[in-house]
Amino acid sequence: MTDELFSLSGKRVWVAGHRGMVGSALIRRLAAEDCEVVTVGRATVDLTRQAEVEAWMADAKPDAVFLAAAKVGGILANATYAADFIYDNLMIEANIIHGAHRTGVQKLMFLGSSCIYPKLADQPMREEALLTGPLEPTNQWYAVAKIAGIKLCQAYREQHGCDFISAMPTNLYGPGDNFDLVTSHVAAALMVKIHRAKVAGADSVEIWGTGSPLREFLHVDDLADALVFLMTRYSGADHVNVGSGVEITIKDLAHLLARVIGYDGGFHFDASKPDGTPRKLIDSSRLAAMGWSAARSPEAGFADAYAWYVANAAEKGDD
Ligand code: GFB
Repeated sequence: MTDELFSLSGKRVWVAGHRGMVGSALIRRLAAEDCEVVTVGRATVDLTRQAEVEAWMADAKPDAVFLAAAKVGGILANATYAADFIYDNLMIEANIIHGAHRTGVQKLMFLGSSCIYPKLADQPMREEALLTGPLEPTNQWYAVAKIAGIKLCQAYREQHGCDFISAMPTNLYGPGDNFDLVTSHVAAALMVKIHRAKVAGADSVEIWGTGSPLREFLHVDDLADALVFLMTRYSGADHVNVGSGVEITIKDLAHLLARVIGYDGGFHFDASKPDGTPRKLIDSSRLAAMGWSAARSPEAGFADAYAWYVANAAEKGDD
């Protein structure tokens, strides 16, 4: 395993976006580290406002920052709220990265997404595929903002010597996910739909698109572990992919979730909804070579996520 380069021990660590799925997983993971976790709520600091961010950072003086704050959503939300997805994400990352430079943050990790890669990039997608072709139109606004975040980290490293790094997670799921059927990602949406069908005794569940797109899924607690690993053991201008290496069609994901949930009905497809990019498997061999790999199998990961949904997010009377 790669040696430790940056210790979190005794450090003040700001998790920006601590209420989100990734941020809350980071808070759980950082509980095992000897560091002081710092957070700030939306009512106190609007991360899209530069003056508010810089004033708060100057006062809070974090030593390290996980930049997990972002406007995120599934395929429909991305395509519908184009301006929100590009504006909010550009502002949040520019404010925090510039603020980190101004206030002397020792280490910052920016989080992107596998949708930064070209729609038809060679699979699995290596880090070098960035900016080699046109983006998937349904999430180009979000992708452009996330590419800008990588470039901000590289620019501040080059001009100011800041130790700012970037990690690119694959599609995520797990505790704290968004279970709203309009704005959620596919794993959470299918969990809700299949759960409701089981409770109602329905015999079919709707799947958007053709069911043939391939996606790679990673449990968010595995991601949080990888992020702490990279924060402490990686320093460099290149972004690093974080995936599970396991890909599955949307149709097979539905069948896997049906087994986890105990639903024995069928599925039907709404071809009026977009498929998005046909395949999105990232090559995580750079991270693997450093000594990290995901711990959870898809079955164990989805069972955990479903248990969390039933305990925390399913409507009363549903279960
Ligand atoms: O997870 P998802 O919304 O995002 O959709 P992307 C993945 C695939 O699942 C698409 C299909 O082919 C959807 O059409 N799908 C089937 C569904 N049924 C459903 C459903 O009920 N809800 C949803 N949401 N999808 C996002 C990007 O792309 O991935 C973001 O838009 C980000 O920018 C995120 O990168 C990780 O994988 O297509």
